[in-house]
Amino acid sequence: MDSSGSQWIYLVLIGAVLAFGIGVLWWSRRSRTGNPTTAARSPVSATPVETPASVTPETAVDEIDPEPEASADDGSPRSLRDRLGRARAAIGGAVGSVLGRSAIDDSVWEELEEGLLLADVGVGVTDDLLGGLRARVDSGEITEPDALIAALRAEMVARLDGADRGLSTRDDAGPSVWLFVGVNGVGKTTTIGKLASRETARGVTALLAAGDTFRAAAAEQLTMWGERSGLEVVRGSEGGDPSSVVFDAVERAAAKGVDLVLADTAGRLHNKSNLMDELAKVRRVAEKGAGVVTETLLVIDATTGQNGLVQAREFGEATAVTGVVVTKLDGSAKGGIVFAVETELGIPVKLVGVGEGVDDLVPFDPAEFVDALVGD
Ligand SMILES: Nc1nc2c(ncn2[C@@H]2O[C@H](COP(=O)(O)OP(=O)(O)OP(=O)(O)O)[C@@H](O)[C@H]2O)c(=O)[nH]1
Ligand SMILES: [Mg+2]
Repeated sequence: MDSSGSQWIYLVLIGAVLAFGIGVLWWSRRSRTGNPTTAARSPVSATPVETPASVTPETAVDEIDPEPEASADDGSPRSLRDRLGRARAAIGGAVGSVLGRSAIDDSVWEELEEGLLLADVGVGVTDDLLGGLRARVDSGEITEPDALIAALRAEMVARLDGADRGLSTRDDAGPSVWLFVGVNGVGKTTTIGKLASRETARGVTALLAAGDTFRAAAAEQLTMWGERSGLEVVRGSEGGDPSSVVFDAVERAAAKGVDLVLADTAGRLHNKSNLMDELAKVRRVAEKGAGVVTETLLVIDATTGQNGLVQAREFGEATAVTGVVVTKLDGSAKGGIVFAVETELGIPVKLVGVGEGVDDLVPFDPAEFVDALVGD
């Protein structure tokens, strides 16, 4: 074969390789955009509480592992530290890197700031925390990276210390009511189910009020949880008045001598002001008869990050929120929302949800939480 013939063969070969490469690239891009799981992982809308209905359960559970593990390999229950693996990835990563440094330089501050913001601690708290630490470094009180991290840890715990995190019930006779509020999909009904089991195990007598009359399935879901703990569930008709369901439940509890009514509410109605008005009414009517509302617990989904803060403000305006339950901390990289809620709104976080199972609800412990978030 002459030299021009072999040049042609080379050209054809190069052309074929190029065409193959472009084809592979095109195919991989196509399958990536067409993947339904990736498409579903769109970031949570920046303003979901404008209309609570826009926080769909799909986005709310966005970051959750499909099959959360209930126990470690050796069968023991997984610790909070294990379950907060994702949240730790943000702050713990920065902390690990800072601990590996020989001095506190500018990049140390940058890394800590980035880690805290990634965990959704919030700009205000982050500036405040790091500002205080900077002053201590500038004054010569802190000179080494490990002392800096120890101080950061202590400051974070101090910010959460001292709040009353107990769940109140009344001292006198008559039913106490714990009302659960929050946008749809955050975990209200699941939290009631978990608490129903916990309180029953402690010997408290309880019954459940299916105050979410917006969807028929809501009462079904609550009934399943009630059956699990052997508790009566007071229900109304779909689309019925949530206040009258809660009122009936309180009267039933009073008649039976039951201590506690756990009242579910809808996470969405036709529009936001409906929801807030309805909640205020439920709160009032719950106390019209023999009951006293001793807790109004706002449930926030940790995976929605700083949106939780907006929700807390809005619900706080409609009804006096006495505590926050932060759910889905097991699958969230944004556990820092706890700081924003507590320090900016002064509402104590009382419980955290770390899974979908009945035992996956734990009292909030600041030191344990900071350890889990910051790492060793
Ligand atoms: N991984 C994880 N999932 C949770 C947790 N809490 C609730 N979930 C899940 O979140 C989803 C929504 O929970 P629900 O209890 O139905 O939420 P809700 O606030 O009652 O929702 P609406 O009734 O629509 O207002 C369910 O699939 C729960 O299993 C948690 O702490 N961790
Ligand atoms: Mg519900």
